[in-house]
Parts: sequence; structure tokens; C-alpha cells
Amino acid sequence: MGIEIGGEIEKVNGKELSYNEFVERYLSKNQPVLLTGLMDDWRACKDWVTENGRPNLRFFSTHFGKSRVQIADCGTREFTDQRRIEMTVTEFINHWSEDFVSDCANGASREGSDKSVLYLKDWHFVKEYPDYVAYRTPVFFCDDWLNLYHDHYRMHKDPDISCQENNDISCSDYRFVYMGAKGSWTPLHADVFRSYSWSANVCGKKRWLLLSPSQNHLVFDRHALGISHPENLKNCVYNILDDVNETKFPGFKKAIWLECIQESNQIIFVPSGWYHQVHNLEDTVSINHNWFNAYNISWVWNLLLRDYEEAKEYIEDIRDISDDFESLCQRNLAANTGMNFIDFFVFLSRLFLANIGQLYYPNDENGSSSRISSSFSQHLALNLTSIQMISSKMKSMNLAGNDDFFVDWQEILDDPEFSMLCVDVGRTYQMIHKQQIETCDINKALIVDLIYYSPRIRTLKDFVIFIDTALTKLGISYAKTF
Ligand SMILES: O=C(O)CCC(=O)C(=O)O
Repeated sequence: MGIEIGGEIEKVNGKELSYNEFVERYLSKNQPVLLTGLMDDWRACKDWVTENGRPNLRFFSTHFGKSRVQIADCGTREFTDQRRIEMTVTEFINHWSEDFVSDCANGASREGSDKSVLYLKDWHFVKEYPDYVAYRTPVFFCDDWLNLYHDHYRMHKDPDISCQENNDISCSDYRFVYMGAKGSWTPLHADVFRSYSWSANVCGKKRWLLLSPSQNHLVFDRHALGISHPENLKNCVYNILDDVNETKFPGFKKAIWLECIQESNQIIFVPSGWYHQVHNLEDTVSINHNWFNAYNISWVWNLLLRDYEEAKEYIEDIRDISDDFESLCQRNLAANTGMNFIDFFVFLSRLFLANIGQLYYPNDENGSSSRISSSFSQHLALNLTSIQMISSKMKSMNLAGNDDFFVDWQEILDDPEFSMLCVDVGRTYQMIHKQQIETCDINKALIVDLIYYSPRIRTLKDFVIFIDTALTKLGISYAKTF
């Protein structure tokens, strides 16, 4: 049973696209696009590629060979993913080169060989080599709350839960390098936190198959059909190009896929919640980021809510004998999803303060109207109102254990990491909107006023009241796209 391809992903010259056009046509509509012309000056495109356009394996081995990385064995399934092993970059490259030499000698293609194709995935290259500037993130993808936040904080505090490998690099960010020989591939999935992703081919060629979220129910097993949250049952097709069992997945044959052949120097934007499967048609090196912002933060919250319901259902039978059932649910949620409600609340609080800090000083001096019309201010207003919307949704859940939603503003504001987050947030939106704005002492301005009337936020209700008051003070009631 083959799959039905309904069309191709639109291809656009990124040099001829403005930021606002990208937002309007793709980001806010959650539509994929293939972008060209955005990698011309990347160091990675020179250093990592040989003259004949192949991955420069020797360069990787010489300069980054000692890094320990995650390698997927593409021939072995483990639950919903491929089996992972850890090795050094040099070990991985030796394996890759040996395959290449023996295949050339036998005149055989690697696809036909018995040996499993290995695929280096999720290498936190930027965190590990911050001084080697391999690339600059294109402006379209810079409004990235996930990585801005991870540059200063961890999403979940307890390292036993949040990060199985328990090492700083592997918990650090969502900026990755992928490297794999022809034939390596990634099974069907939707991205972590239902984030957006972008993926740039430094060299090689990939085949992407994407499914619109409106058809997600078709790739889940028959028990999920007709249920409001089909993904809860977790039985998703693993390889859409395999013989998919029609009895188990009766909806699968109705799915209509979008296809994209991505060449080198092209970047694909994968929107939130789009299931996708990816095949390397040639030896390929790519860079990819996961990210979210005001446009898809509701996807993150919806996933968290769904995973929370699932965590709760899973231990429902011990509710009566559990001292603190809600805490247990939150613990399991953090373990399974990478964050829980409290983490998300702290994340939203810090982001809210960092955004409002950009608007606060000038408005305090001049009144709100002088700046709120600019695209820079509009963007911040959009961020703030999206956080307001999500916080109100969280509040309406009336969660037990609400006392855990405790944020000490003073502590946040006194934290040097927060000052740095504010600087990064300011720089990001100034860069996106090409604005030069005087920097100000955000901490002092905020402490004087915001803290005055709200030193402690004990409940989500307090938080929502605080947000509403702060937005009213700034004259922000509704933010449209800019
Ligand atoms: O390039 C790949 O193999 C997979 C990348 C991917 O799935 C993603 O960026 O979300």
C-alpha cells in the first residue's frame, strides 16, 4: 500500500521575502515552506563540505572528533523511535568511512547492505562549540523563546527527571546538527513540545513527507479513531513507507502527504504539529532548531494539557492511597514531556517580565502611545497578550496544588541570568525589527513599580491579575500581528 502524495511544499527565495511576509504566509498560518538563498555566508557550508559537495568527514574528525554524540541505528526500532547508542564523532566517522570504502570496493550500494545505517542526531553543536560560529540563524527563525530561555535556565529543575543523561550539554538547548549516510532516516513523528522546526541542508539531499495536523488522526491506530485526543494512545505509524497494517491503522490509506525534496543550501520550515518522516537521499549534514513563540505557544500548552491528562489517567488507580496525587502527576508529566505545569508557569512568568521590561522604560518616561505603534512594540505586545491568554487558560483549570504556583518576583529580578535574558530578548526583537533603542536598567524600573503592588504571586489567579494590571498600565489590550 503506497502513500498518496497530494502536492509539494512551496519553494520561496528567502532573500525576496520580508519578515512580515514570512509571518503572515507561513508562521501564523502554520504552513510549511522551503526557503532558498539564506545560507550563502555560513562557515559550515565551507568548512563542512568537500570540493565535490560531500560531507567533509576528515574536518569533523580533526576538529570535533572527541565530542560524545547520540547515534541512531536506523535499522532497529525501539518503542516509537530508533535505537540510540552513544559514541564519539571520530568513532561514528570511522564507521561511516569504513562503510564507504567497502561499498566502493564491492561496487555495492549501502542501501542493499546488511549493516545498519547509523545516523548522528541531536548534536548540541552550538552549545559545545560556542566560539566556532558555524552559521547565523536566519531572521525568520529568531523569535525563539525556547532557545532564548535555555541559554539562561533549564526548563525543569530536577536533573534526575529532566535529563536522563544528566549532563549539561545534553539538557542545554534545541539547536542540533544531524549527519548521516545515504539511506539514513527519521521515523514519523511530530516535534518536541509541538514546536516549530527549521532544518538547513549544509550538504546532501533529503526527502520530507509531511502530514497536515487536520489529518493526524489517520496515522493512529484503530482504537484512537473517534476519540477526541487520538494521540493519547501513542500507537502511531512508525514507517509510512513500510507495509502499514490496514487492520491496525484503517485510516492510514486516506492520508494525503505533502512531499519536499530538499537540496543543499535550502531550509525547510516545519510548522507545529505536522507529522513528518525524513529520508537522506544522499550523504547529508544538516542543522536544525526547534522553537516556539507567541504564534504557536498554544500548541505547547495543548500538548502539556493532553500529556497531563494522560499522566493522571495512568496512575488513577492509586489516587486514593497517594498522599499528594497532584504532585505525583506533575512529577510524571515532567519526566515524560520534559516540563510540567509549574515549569511552564515559571517560564511564562520570566518571559512576561523580560518582554514587559523592553516596553516599560520608554513608556514610563513618555507614555505608551509614542512607541506602541512601532512594529517592535507591536511584537512585544503580541508576546504579552499570548502569555496572558495561556495563563488564563491555565487558571481556568482550577488545579489542585495551586500553592505550588509560587513566583518570587524579587528573586527573578535579582538573578543576573534574568538580566541577561532581558538583554537577549531586547536584542532579538531589535534585530528582527531593525530598531536601535536605548538600553535601560530594566531591573530597577521593574522593581520600583511592578514589585510594589505584587511582591508575591501565589496562585495562577494572582498571576493573571498581575498580567492584566501590567497590560492595562501599558495600554495594551489586544495585539494583532504586525
Ligand atoms: O533530518 C532528519 O532526519 C529529521 C529532522 C526532523 O525531523 C526535524 O527537524 O524535526
